[in-house]
Formats: sequence, structure tokens, C-alpha cells
Amino acid sequence: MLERVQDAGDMTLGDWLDGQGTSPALAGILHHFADAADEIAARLRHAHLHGEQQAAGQINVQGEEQKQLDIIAHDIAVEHFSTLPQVAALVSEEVPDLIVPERAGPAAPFILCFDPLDGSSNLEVNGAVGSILSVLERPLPYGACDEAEVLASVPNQRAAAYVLYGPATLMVLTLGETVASFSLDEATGTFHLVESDLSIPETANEFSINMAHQRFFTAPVAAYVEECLAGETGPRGKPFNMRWAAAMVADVHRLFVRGGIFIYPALDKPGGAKGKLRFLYEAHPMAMLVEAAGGRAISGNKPLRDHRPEGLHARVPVALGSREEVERLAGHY
Ligand code: AFP
Repeated sequence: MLERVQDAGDMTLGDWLDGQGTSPALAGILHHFADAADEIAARLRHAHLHGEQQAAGQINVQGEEQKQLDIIAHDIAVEHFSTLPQVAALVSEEVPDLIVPERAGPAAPFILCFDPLDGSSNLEVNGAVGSILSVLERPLPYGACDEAEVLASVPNQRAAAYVLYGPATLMVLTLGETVASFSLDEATGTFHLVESDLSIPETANEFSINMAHQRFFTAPVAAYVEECLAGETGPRGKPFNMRWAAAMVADVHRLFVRGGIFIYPALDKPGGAKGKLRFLYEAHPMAMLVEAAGGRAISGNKPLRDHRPEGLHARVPVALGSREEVERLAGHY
């Protein structure tokens, strides 16, 4: 058996959270997210043996076909989060309504928004998928924990994280100041620190957008992409590469390694004005992570963090990544 590389003092997620002075209530949530991810990773590894990568035969709140694993991952996450008395409510991509766990006390401070299995259309091709979490704190004084209160909690984002289920199971986490990454040791179910201070390179030569929608791009996005495609002889004076993983978690993870820009824009077609991605459990957590690593996140040409969604599952156009690339795109508006 391979010995694990001993680095960063062989720090576990728990050690790291202690070192950050994380409150027990918030640390408890992140531990449960890690435990849920460990369980989801195990189900993913065996999914093809049981046919769980296949469609479940039902449509979710987004009007998208659910895979069996979408529902399994949702159930695992809800089971873990529902045991925590500090959690007032849950918003999951997979169900239309707010979930209020039985154990939630009236003074429970946190609301959790999550996508249990992002990129699940990759399951049948054994491609990368992920889980995303955003931790919001309810504003005082606490009211009825309903949709209005969830939306009012958006400015109080306390933590964001994703787990990428690739060849390795990696968690990337921020409490707002720095971004750290952890890798799962499946033998013990423990996440170990890999990097304590991830930063997104300021400049890059890679862009990430679904080019199949090119005919629906609005003018600013079309102009930005055209400049990238023009390469050395265009206004950018350098060649660009294009990547599209079809799972936001995988595309955003690449930003932390190589830099670049990820765009899911508004599309100029019926029903396309808000793009595809959901604010509460896709765009908002990724924006917190990217900005904590020195990158930028926008919707249109405005900071994404200033956006206020109109519902639990509201969509929002998104662009995030290396500062120079995001500012260049914003400059075209
Ligand atoms: P699925 O969960 O339905 O696979 O969607 C994943 C996703 O929301 C996001 O993770 C990707 O970036 C994006 O959709 C991919 O969208 P396209 O369908 O345009 O490739």
C-alpha cells in the first residue's frame, strides 16, 4: 500500500478548521458535508455496478431529468445535515421547496444551500461530477424560516465549498479569507490538507464556455470570445485554449490550478435571459471561493455577490475566474 505524502504537518480538515478558529456550529456543518461527500464518493465508485448512473425516470424542479444518483446524493446530504440543530433550513437543487429539518430549533442560525450532484449528465460517461455547498447565516431578529428569510440571508454568506469527484475526491473550502484544498483518504474517510492558500492566477490563456450556444451569445460575450479565438494576431496577442467539462465544479477547479475564465452567460433565445446556473447553490458559492482566491465573479458587468435572487431556484448569468479575463469581459458591456 502507498504511504500518504506527509506534508502540511499531515493536517486533517478538522485540524484546519480548529486552526482557523471556526465556531463549533460552523465546523460541525463542514464536517457533515465532508462525511456526506465521503459517502457520495463511495456510491459513485460503485454506481455502474448497480445501474445508479442511469435516469431515475423523474424530472426535477429545474425541468431536468434526474439520475438515480442525483436522488441518492440528495438523500445522503439531507440525512447528514438534518441531524444538526444549528441548521434551520436546507435548499437543495433536487427539490422545489425549502426543507425544514425536524431538529431545527427556532434559533438555529444557519441555512444550507447545496447542489448534491453537480454535472450529473456526466455520470453515464463516467466523467467528473461534484457537490457544492453555501452556508448562509439568518439575519437577526429571526423570523419564520421561509423563502423570504433565505433570500434575506444571501448577504451573510459564511462559508462555501465544493467537492470534486474525479480520480481523487477533492474538497475546496473557504470561510472568506483564504481557500484551502483537501483530499479524501477513502481508507479512513478523512480529508487531508493539500494546499492551504490557493490563489487564482491573475492572467491566463484558457476560456470555458459552451460554444454550442455561440449563436445565442449577447454582444459583450460574443466580442470577448471572438478576441480569444483570434489568438496571436487578435487584440489579445496570444493563443487561447478552450475547455468545457459540462460540470461547473470541474471547470471551476481548473481555474484554481491554471487560471482562466468560466462563463455561463445569458442566452439570446426564449427562456435564456438568466442563463442556466442557479444562484443559491451554484453561482453564489463559487463566487465566494473564486473571490477569496483573488479572482473575480460577475453577472453581466456587476459583481455577482451584489446580485439578489428572486427565488430559491433562480438562475443567474455567471462569469468568474482570473481577474484580467473577467475584467476584460466586463469591459465589453
Ligand atoms: P447537469 O447537472 O444537468 O449535468 O448540469 C450541470 C450544469 O448545471 C453545470 O455544472 C455545468 O457547467 C452546466 O450545467 C453545463 O451546461 P451545458 O448543458 O450547457 O453543457
